[in-house]
Amino acid sequence: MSVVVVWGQDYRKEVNQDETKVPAYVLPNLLVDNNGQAVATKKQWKKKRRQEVMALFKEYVYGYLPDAKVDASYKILEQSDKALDGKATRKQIEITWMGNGTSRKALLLMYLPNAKKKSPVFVNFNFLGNATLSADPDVIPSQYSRQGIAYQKRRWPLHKIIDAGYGVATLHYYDIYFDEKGNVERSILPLLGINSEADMKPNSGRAIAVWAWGYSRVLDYLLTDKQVDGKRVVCMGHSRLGKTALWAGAQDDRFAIVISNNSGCGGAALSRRAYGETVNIINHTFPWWFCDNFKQYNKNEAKIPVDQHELLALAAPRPLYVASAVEDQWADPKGEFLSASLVEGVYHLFGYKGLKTDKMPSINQPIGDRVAYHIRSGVHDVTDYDWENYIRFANRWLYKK
Ligand code: GTR
Repeated sequence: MSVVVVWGQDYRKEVNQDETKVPAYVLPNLLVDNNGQAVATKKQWKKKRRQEVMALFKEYVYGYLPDAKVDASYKILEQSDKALDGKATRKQIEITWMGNGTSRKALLLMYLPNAKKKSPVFVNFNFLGNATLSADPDVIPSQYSRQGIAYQKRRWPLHKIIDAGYGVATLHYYDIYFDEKGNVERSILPLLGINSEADMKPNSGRAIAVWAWGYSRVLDYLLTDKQVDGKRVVCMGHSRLGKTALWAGAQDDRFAIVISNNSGCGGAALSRRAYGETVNIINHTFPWWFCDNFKQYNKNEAKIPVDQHELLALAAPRPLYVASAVEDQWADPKGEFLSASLVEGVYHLFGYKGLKTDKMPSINQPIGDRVAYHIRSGVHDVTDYDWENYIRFANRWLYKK
């Protein structure tokens, strides 16, 4: 069991990891709109219901960001087609965003397979800095990185990804929002006109909304890069960045596939199950992640106007993959699975199949169709097994005739 001690309070006492103690709950119905009308066609979904659900997530969960104009410039700091034993082109691009009289910089690292003229790309931010992905000595360290070269290499099987014909585009998520309490000032929010905490409203987006903004801005760059197949860009993230990838993918349908790896509470897991990490715990531990309105649902999940299966449904009709790990009970694997199974009805509106079952599969047995799911053995992490399944899924859907 994970132990979280915050402000002198020991959250172990309130963590339930006993399935028999999951409270009875009623989920909002995805296919009934705010006026109680059934949603029976893809047109009704796209024109009305989807927008309602999106607005509820903005107002009560992730928050709004100002729709401000931000200019971007891209400077290639380094490029070589000799990376990864000559199989890949490495590009390191300094992105400068300008708005509201100020600017911010982020350092994008890409590896693209030399075997392809234009490659599909996984956008997946990293936790500890660009240099931590591999032993590649030519990677420029990210500005806020505290860890050394290759430190988190196990999460990035770069040879496997490149050999499969995919590229990766990544940056250290601290470049977009420094993941500690406060830090509005040094995030990208000032570019959008939010200069400090005093400018934040109860429905203002915080770190997750801001990282999701970053995913879309990286996609903006990728669409200018001739070596990238802009119609085949995958939005992927692990854990807090899995929550982020789901929110980015929901808002930006230029992403062709959405992948959630162990995203848990506030990601794929149903909040109303209150299993493992709860809304109360996450809002106390990470008060800078969600909008302040979300905090009114601490220990009050039944009242949240949405639940997380509705976030997954915002990916429809695009291919969606949700993955759990059996020793990651903190993220509530069953809640992640149920959530993925519950979007079936929305995918049906578009003529696609979802998981086709409400029974959780065995460990290491991926299931599904346009929506896929696996629970693998092991802990909270991103493993080769996860990547192999994402690549197989991307091959299936990105190159479907
Ligand atoms: C945990 C947090 C989870 C998840 C995880 C991570 O501490 O409780 O919601 O986001 O961090 O991002 O690794």
